[in-house]
Amino acid sequence: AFCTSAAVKSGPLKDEDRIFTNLYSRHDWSLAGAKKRGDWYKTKEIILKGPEWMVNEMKKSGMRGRGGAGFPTGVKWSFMQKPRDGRPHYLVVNADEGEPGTCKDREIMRGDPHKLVEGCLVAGSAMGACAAYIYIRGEFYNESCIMQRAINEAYKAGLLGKNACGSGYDFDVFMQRGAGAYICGEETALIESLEGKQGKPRLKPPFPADVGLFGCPTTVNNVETIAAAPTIMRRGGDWFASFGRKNNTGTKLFNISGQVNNPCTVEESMSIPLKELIERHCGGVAGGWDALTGVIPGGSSTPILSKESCEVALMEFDSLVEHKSALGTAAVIVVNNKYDVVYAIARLMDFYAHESCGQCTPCREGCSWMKKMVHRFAAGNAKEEEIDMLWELSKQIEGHTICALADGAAWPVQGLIRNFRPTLEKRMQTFKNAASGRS
Ligand code: L3W
Ligand code: SF4
Repeated sequence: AFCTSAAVKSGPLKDEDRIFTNLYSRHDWSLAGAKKRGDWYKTKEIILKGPEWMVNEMKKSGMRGRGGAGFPTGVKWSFMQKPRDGRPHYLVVNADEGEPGTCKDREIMRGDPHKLVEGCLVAGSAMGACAAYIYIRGEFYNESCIMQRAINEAYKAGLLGKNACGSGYDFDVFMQRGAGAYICGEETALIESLEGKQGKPRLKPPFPADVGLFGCPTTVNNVETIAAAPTIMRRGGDWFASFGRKNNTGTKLFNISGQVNNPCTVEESMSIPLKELIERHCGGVAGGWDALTGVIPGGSSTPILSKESCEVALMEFDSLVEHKSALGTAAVIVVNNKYDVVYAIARLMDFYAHESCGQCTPCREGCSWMKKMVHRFAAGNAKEEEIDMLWELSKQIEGHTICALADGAAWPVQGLIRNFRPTLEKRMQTFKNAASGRS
């Protein structure tokens, strides 16, 4: 039985319940503007409550990592509390937002940079870190300038550095720009890159919590996760947990793109029905709901949903898994009947084949094969039995590599075959008929 919308709070999220109050940069993002919107309020008091309290509050909130994997944030922070051997602790913020369709972290860094800077201090002190490194996608040049200016403002105002906010805690924030590789968004590749090496993922375990940046205990968290932390600490974990459903709590940024009337980025309650999200915030599907073909719900790595699933799926971790997809980065890509869904997946395969780091054979060779096959499928230039061959190939890739990039390439192919097999068969039949001169 699939989830229904019955358990979800109805009606739009109220303005006073939004964490991100400067989407689209309509207001002043500088320190003065950020303070007016409630940032840096009683940060010292939060820090003085201590790591135990902060980690506990984060656990209570039910927050699950907003980068794609959905790992419980409070649990991740608690790994840093294990008794250690004196090595420094680091927080690394993953701002290498490269997942196709995804631009939520960019929006935060453009309009709410102080939420992220304050979040670094709050989260960093919760895990006993001496510094945070924000690893920002190289293409986000303007956003990196805004972030650096916000960091400079915070230092100048005594909010960072020695005795940050007068709390007695010393904390630094550094920025590092990436150089255009999607794989550097994978946490261990990101750490390698920060250390000045090629961005190639490491085998896990050991997890970064044990051996991370410069061989030290490290937590890697997504921008949205860290930027939400100060609000969660101020308003309480229970407040955050009051949105969404069990295991899927909080408010969440959604990017909606593709064939909708009004593509946008919006903060909503977790677990909002997908259909409601599109109807309420995007003015509906271009051409109307009847024109809908399917929806990629959480960035390019998440399998496309069938139209039937789009009717009932909730935008949360659990419901989307029940529909054989995932929340991923919550970047919703809508495909209607004016666009060729097979070609859309073929274009994604171009991306993954290009971005594979090449360490693992199933990924290096497999992504290339999938790309060639799906392009032939899009052209109809394939035999029907190759559909099963492609499925088998994707299964040989999934779960057999060092990192999740290869899984992320295999899943969209599986979604296409699972939900659009008749479309593929018809395409091949049409090509066969045309080749043999039949109409
Ligand atoms: C200590 C343990 N730590 C797990 C930590 C681990 C990591 C986090 C989740 O992939 C997904 C990927 C993309 N002791 C631990 C532990 N951890 N067990 O928990 O780990 P994991 O391996 O489940 O996920 P991941 O490697 O972080 C992320 C998907 O997200 N994705 C998004 C990609 C792109 C972006 C972007 O552009 N911003 O996020 C979309 O679907 O495919 O499956 O921190 O260390 N026992
Ligand atoms: Fe590199 Fe692909 Fe292996 Fe990840 S799965 S380490 S991207 S070859």
